[in-house]
Formats: sequence, C-alpha cells, structure tokens
Amino acid sequence: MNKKVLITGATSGIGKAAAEFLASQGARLILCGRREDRLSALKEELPTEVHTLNFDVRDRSAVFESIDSIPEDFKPVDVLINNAGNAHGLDDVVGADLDDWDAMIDGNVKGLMYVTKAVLPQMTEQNKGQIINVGSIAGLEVYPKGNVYCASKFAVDAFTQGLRIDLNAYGIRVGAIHPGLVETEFSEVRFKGDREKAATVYSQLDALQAEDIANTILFMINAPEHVTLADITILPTAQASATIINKREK
Ligand code: NDP
Ligand code: 8X3
Repeated sequence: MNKKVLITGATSGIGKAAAEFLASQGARLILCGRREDRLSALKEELPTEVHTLNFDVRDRSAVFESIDSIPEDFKPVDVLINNAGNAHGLDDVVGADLDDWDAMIDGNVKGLMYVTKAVLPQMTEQNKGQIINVGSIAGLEVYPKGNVYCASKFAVDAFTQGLRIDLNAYGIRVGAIHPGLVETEFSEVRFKGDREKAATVYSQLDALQAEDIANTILFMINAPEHVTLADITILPTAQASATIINKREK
C-alpha cells in the first residue's frame, strides 16, 4: 500500500493492531500516543517506515506542534485514523467524578477534533484523503452509567457527519467504525487498573479482538477511491445491542 497513514492511540488495542496490519501492507506510518516506550518498541518491530509522535490529544498546542513536525517524507498524510480515546469510570451521573468527565470530553471529543484540524490542510491542499473515526456502539445507543462516555461518542458520530458534509467538495472520504465489545486495555482503563473487574466485561462471550477492528479499518482504506464506507457497526455475535449480550452459562 503506497499510503501514509497517521494513527492516534497506536500504543495499544485497536490502534496498535491497525498499525501492525497496515505495516504488513507496506503503508508508511505516523504513530501517536502518550507512552513513548511503546511507540519506540513499535518503530523497532514493524516492517515498514515509522515516524512516532508523542503527545496527549487533549493538549491543543502539543497536537498542532506535533503534526507540524512531521517530516516531509511522511507528508501529506493520506489517511487519518482517529482512534485515541478511552472511557474513564462507569458511574451514574450523581456519583460520577468530574475529572473523569473532563478526560472523556477533552480526549475523545476535543482531542479528536484538534488532531483532525491539524492534519486537514494536508488533505484539502491535495483534494484527496481519508478520515476514519473510531466511534462506538456507545455513540449509537446510551446505556446505564454510560452517560458522558456515550455523549463523547455521540459527539464523534455528529462530528464525523459534519466532516463528511464539509469535506464533500474536497473529495475527502470520511467514515466511522462503531465497535461493540473489543477485548483491549479499554476496560482496564475504565476501571482504573482493576484487571479482575475489566476481565469480567469480556468473560463468557467471544468478544471482538483488536485485529477484527483493524481488519475492517483496512477494508475501509482498501475500498476503491469512489467508495466511502460511511458507517460500520461491528459487534461480537454474542452482542445484539449496547446492553443485550448473550453471556454463556459457566
Ligand atoms: P486501549 O485502552 O487499548 O487504547 C486506547 C489508546 O488511546 C491507547 O493507545 C492510548 O495511548 C490512546 N489514548 C487514550 N487517551 C489518550 C490521550 N489523551 N492522548 C493520546 N492518546 C490517548 O483501548 P481500545 O484500543 O479499545 O480503544 C481505542 C478506541 O476504540 C477508543 O476511541 C475507544 O473509545 C474505542 N472503542 C473501544 C471499544 C472496546 O470495547 N474496547 C469499543 C468501541 C470503541 P496512550 O495511553 O499511550 O496515550
Ligand atoms: C466501548 C464499548 O460498550 O464498553 O466503546 O461502551 S462499550
């Protein structure tokens, strides 16, 4: 694949799997995340040219400075995969921690918007490009105690639709992928390092794996240029909706 692809949240889960898949296809990668050690390890491991950018998507000036620093041979970015994000806490509105709300709104929503705005000129200048936003089933349905995480993913869905409208005249492809339960570090982050609690989310079902999402992202990129996969909802077979999950008896 002769494309330059920028992936946010490449240090684990879906973003890392996407990096591995795209590297095996020969894409040139710009990998972003806060954990520098993991970015360096990926750069060493992957069989392709990799440039790493170490920044927090919530830090507006760091986002713009980092994107500005991309070396010429990794520009223009052909594909932006806005994947960085997490849930913080699973609490009802009454008991929730405002710091968790800030982390989700600032990271999942504003961070995604900053990165998009920073990368966009590289696409509009060439009237070409692709943006893939990682939404969630939580951006299509609200579930109990999902409140602000769901709001953040509903915002990602709305922003994706807005981008598709505003970038229509530029020939830029804009789509979103909305996964259900994917077994990554996601729940470990949501439950603040409680691995046992995190594991119960994915127990008694065949959850999606990061590779399932990466494979679908690859499909969105490899679709012919005249095809935009606008929205893909991807669920484990055991999951019918955000809350209807067929867990096996032990
Ligand atoms: P992981 O926790 O494994 O990965 C999250 C990634 O996002 C990490 O690489 C992390 O990197 C990065 N990230 C988080 N916050 C920031 C930040 N403030 N600045 C920069 N990078 C950040 O979870 P997943 O792979 O599952 O999550 C990826 C995306 O998929 C998220 O947007 C999530 O909401 C979405 N999703 C996940 C589902 C699931 O069930 N797992 C289902 C539906 C959607 P680092 O910490 O190094 O900065
Ligand atoms: C992650 C999936 O159902 O935990 O977005 O919110 S869920």
